[in-house]
Amino acid sequence: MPIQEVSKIWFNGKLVNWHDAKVHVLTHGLHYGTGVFEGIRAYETKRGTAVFRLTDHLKRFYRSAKIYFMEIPYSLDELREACKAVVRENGLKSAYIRPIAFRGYGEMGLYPLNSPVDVVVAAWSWGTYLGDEGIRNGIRVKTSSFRRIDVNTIPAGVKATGQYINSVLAKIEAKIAGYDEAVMLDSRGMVSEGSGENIFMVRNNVIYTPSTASGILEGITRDTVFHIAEDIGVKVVERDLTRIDFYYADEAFMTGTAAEVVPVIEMDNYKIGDGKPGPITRKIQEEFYKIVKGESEKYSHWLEAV
Ligand code: PPE
Repeated sequence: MPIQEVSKIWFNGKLVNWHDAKVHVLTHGLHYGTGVFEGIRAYETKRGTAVFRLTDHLKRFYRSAKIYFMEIPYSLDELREACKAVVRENGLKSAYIRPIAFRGYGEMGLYPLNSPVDVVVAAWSWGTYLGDEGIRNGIRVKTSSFRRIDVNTIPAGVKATGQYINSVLAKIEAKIAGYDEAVMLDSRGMVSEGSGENIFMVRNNVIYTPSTASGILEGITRDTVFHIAEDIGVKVVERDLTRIDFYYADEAFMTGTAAEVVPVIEMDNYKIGDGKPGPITRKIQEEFYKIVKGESEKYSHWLEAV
């Protein structure tokens, strides 16, 4: 689906016209993947449009930058305002917000610390990543032959642009084979995550999900699920999981900012449970949408008005 263009993009501190937000072809980040980014959603709520867990996403953004010795020349307050501005100034009621910082034009070669750091924040309207049909009826996933990057190969817990080439390979393979999404295994063969989502399973009313040792991105939606599970009295265990654990799980689901909460109904052609979204998955979806749409007082502090 082509991107839904709007009018302005925040580019190094200024709102510029969408089509003027350009970089040189010798931009360092284009050649070597030396960038860090975030994916954030703003939702329409009763009190107006609000950004979900904006500060938590921006904290992860600075954490990612730290790992690559990238100094972001803007404060958290400035970026918070930039994220709100691109939603507000483009008249978006709900939006996907993409802050990105990357090594810019200046020097080539792998040592990046002399290259400038450019910062961009864009926003546009982006429907749910794996389709409304996926949210409603669940998706079919396939274990990828491409392993998830090992934590000592590329720090997977932070969100750098270059690391996504790993997810791209897995995604292409799964789509060509006729599945909706890939599930990557870590270097030891344990389940890690989807190409752009964390993964969970449910067995005997307990939720299980891989730990950070499996090269996952520490998802903010994943953390939101931890809170919801506690509220509804379901235990969450972070541990090593094999793909076989998923084959006989009662339920499974994936989470991400773009994807939201998506039931997984089949993995490697094995039906999960009875092949339909399960009751705990449904409950978590329901609570998730209440929270992001501002219908939960308890988590109203997670919504920052634009
Ligand atoms: N794992 C990966 C690899 C990942 O990319 C994401 C987000 C997650 C887990 C979930 O993290 P969180 O959004 O904090 O719950 N993927 C983003 C990028 C999607 C894209 O195609 O671009 C997203 O969902 O915004």
